[in-house]
Amino acid sequence: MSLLPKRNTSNSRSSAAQAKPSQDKAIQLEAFTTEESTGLTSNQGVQLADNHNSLKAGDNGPTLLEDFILREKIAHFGHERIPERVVNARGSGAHGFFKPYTSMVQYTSAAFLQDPEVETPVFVRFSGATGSLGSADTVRDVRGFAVKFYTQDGNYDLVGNSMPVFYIQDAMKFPDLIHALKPEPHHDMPQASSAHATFWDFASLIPEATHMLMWTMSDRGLPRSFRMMEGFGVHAFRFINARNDAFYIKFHWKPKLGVHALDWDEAQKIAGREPDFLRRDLWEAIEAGNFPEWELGVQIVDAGREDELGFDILDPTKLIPESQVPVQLIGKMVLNRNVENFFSETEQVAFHPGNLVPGIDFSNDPLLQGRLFSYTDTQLTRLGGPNFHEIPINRSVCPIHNYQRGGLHRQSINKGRVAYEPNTLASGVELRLDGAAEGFQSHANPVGASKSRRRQPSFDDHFSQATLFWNSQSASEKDHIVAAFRFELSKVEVPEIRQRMVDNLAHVDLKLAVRVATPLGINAPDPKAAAGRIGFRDHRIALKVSEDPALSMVSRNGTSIKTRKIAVLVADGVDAPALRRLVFDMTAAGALCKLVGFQLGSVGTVSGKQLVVDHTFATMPSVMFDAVLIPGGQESTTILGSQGEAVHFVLEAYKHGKTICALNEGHQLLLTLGFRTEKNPELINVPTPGVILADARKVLDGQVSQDFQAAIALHRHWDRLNSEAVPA
Ligand code: HDE
Repeated sequence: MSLLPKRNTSNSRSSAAQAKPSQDKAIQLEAFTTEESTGLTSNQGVQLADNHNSLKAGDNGPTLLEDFILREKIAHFGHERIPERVVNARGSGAHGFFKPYTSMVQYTSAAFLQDPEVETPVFVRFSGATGSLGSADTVRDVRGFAVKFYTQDGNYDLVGNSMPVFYIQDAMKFPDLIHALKPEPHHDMPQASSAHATFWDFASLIPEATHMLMWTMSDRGLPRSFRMMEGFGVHAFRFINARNDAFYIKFHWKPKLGVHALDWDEAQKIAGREPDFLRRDLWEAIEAGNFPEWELGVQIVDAGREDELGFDILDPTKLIPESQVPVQLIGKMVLNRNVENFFSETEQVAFHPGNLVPGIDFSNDPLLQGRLFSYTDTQLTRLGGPNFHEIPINRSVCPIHNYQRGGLHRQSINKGRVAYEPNTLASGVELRLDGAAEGFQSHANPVGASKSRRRQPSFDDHFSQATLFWNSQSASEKDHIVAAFRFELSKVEVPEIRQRMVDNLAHVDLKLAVRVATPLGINAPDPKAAAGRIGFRDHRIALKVSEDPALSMVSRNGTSIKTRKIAVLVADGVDAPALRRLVFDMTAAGALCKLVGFQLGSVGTVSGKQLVVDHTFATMPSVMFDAVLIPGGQESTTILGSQGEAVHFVLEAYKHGKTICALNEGHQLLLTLGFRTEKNPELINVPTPGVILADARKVLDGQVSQDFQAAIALHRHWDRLNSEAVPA
């Protein structure tokens, strides 16, 4: 008699098949899930009596080739991997929805942008451009920000990045760029890093990359979280309305939690401590119900007015300054569901900037035009044939009807003898699709010129927007850019490459170039030498703005501390009442407070109670938190101050600009670390930005909570006293 539970023959495939075409992507994704209640079976549906032992000739005998169960299992396992994406290999995905704020009918007929009552399901995949599937999350890089909208008019993919410009102007250079950026081919190093000779060799030879380099060397290259990252469509696209008017647009995603970055030293340490940092952050936030949100913004350029911008809107190394054309926020996206299976969803999702819906069209940006070929082409290899649109994560929610047939891994069972159009045999009605009034219409922009393999002269301004970016940064952001260039170029062993790069930077800003060049053991930057090189273009166009606050992350900080992580450092003898109140207030404001001690279990409080410890110093170093709370208590302060792990924790948090709040005796921990506090007539004092020394008695009146929250909301205090001198 079988010990397996009775088999359930009504599997979820049949129930999904009965479901009406629906917006609920979850129904579609269930279509091929297997039911656990059926017990274990082979892939042919045969029940397995034993999943532990292979079939042998006798108990000690050799394994038999006829063991079809073993062979099936091992063979499937042996083919579990598919080729990783040639770029953007490491990604993290989540489901959610998009809802417009208002009808955009004036500009576009795109169905999902018409009705504020209608939610469109989305799947988003964030990715690092450079690293392999298993690379660390926090490396310096541009991040992919790809959104698939499952609209009633078909799937629309907005395949963007976390930066609004790109390295190159023409698709022809993409393979060269990626070859230069990826690990060097002879020894396959370094992983997920642009800090090596081939990248800078290439980058220094194509000055059009300079604007993008300013972005990647800025803190934008080190996002604190995918949830705190802007997204951009990069290229100009077009909205087309029902009257067939076309408007150039640029897409933006604005995160509700503000835009925040990691510190470079922190990012490198996290890469070792928690290489899945960004992936885990996204997963845990969604699991906890802290659903990340972005607003979709568009910059709309009125038809025919693109020439007034002052630069070529088709050049993907240029952005439209927000102070020149404001971003209109037209809807919001919420990510509220993690994937069920990483491979089936995040790995198999196939984006394509050519997946358009009626109401949206491309532009002639030559980089975008090249992308239109590449994405389907790469999926044919990566996903093994032309039927990847049938994989549940890629299916549209509206019905598909055409006469494409066959191909590797075809899953639809198309009935009947008709596989051509026009026909009358299929339904008895002549089906002719040519000239249909409805459906996708390409905008009829005139094309009619001689073929040309030349770069537009209007693309020849390679520096003015790099200068605009530099001018728009705060002092600490500039410091970080300089430090990043120095770091990367220091890793380049060929002095001529370093020299070429700083010569180029002299065309962005001479002071920047001098600051970068100083520790690199090369000559002073020479703008004339740069200008004499092949490929160099500096046909500056006078920009309409010389600074744009939107380009600095400071203006994007936000005021919320939602989902920020606060470490509460505890040891035996901790004073609990004020700590509890602060934790309560911070939690009410949306932050996550975790008690960090020397071992798991609990610590005793001054009043003899126990507090449960969440993490140890060994497993959750300061780089995993946004802020630190050091409670009062003489004994606990003495213990913390005597242990290197705790001392290091505080020093490191200080060095990384994180907010630190210390109560009563907890101040001593900071004092022993040498922070300046002499001029401290009262206990509540801010000797250096983001360090709060507070009297526990004042916690009850709420002032300390307010100060703590306000300081955490500023994210980091980069202008901190003496932080270079702090050993961490
Ligand atoms: Fe991509 N890009 N790309 N790209 N790209 C791919 O498609 C390509 C570019 C972007 O999460 C590949 O399915 C060319 C710009 C994202 O699955 C590939 C050119 C932008 C993702 C490809 C570009 C992007 C990709 C690799 C220059 C920002 C990840 C695997 C002409 C606007 C999508 C794949 C995901 C992935 C080609 C330039 C964004 C090879 C040829 C510019 C977010 O097809």
